[in-house]
Amino acid sequence: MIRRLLVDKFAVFIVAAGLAWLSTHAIALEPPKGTVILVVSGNVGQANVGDEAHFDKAMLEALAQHETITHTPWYDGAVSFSGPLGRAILEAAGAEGESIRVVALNEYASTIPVSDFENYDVILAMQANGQALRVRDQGPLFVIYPFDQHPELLNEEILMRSVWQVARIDVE
Ligand SMILES: Nc1nc2c(c(=O)[nH]1)N[C@H]1C(S)=C(S)[C@@H](COP(=O)(O)O)O[C@H]1N2
Ligand SMILES: [Mo]
Repeated sequence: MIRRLLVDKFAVFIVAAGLAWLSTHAIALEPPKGTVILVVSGNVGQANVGDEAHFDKAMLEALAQHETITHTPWYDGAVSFSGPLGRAILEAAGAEGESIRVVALNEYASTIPVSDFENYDVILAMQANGQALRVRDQGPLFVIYPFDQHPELLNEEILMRSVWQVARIDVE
C-alpha cells in the first residue's frame, strides 16, 4: 500500500516536472524545408541551422497570423496587412535581447527596441489586402506598426523602424 502510494507520488512528480519543463522550453524549431526568407541570428535559443534560426514561408505562416488595418505613408487609404507578430517570431527563435537589428535585402538596417514588439502589435506583414507581398511590393516581409490604432507611432523614429524587404534580424 505504502509502496503503491510512493509509485503514484513519483508518477505525479514526473508529470509535474515535465509540464514545468515544457512551459519554459518552446517546442524545438524544425529546420526549414523551403526557401529561407528570414534569418534570425545573434542571441537565439532555438537555432535550427548552425547557430541561427531560419524560417521559410510555411514556417512564418504556421505562426498565428495577425491582421492590422491601417493607413501608412506607403499606400493610398487604409490597407489590411497580415503576418506573424514580431514578438511571435522572436519567441519562435528563442530570442533573448533588448534590441534587434532589422536588415533589408538592400542592407538598409534599423534598430528596434524589443519593447516595441511587447507594447504594440507590430507585425512582419507577408500580405497586403490578401495579396502576398512580393519583393517588388516591399515584401517578402514588411515591419508594420499599428499606426491607426496608436497615432503617436506616426513619427520619423518609428518610420525609420518600418523596414520593408526584411531579410535578417540580429538579436542584440
Ligand atoms: N528596406 C528599406 N526600408 C526602409 C527604408 C529603406 O531605405 N529601405 N527607409 C526607412 C525610412 S528612413 C523611412 S523614413 C521610411 C519611409 O521611407 P520613404 O519616405 O522612402 O517611403 O521607410 C523606412 N524603411
Ligand atoms: Mo527616414
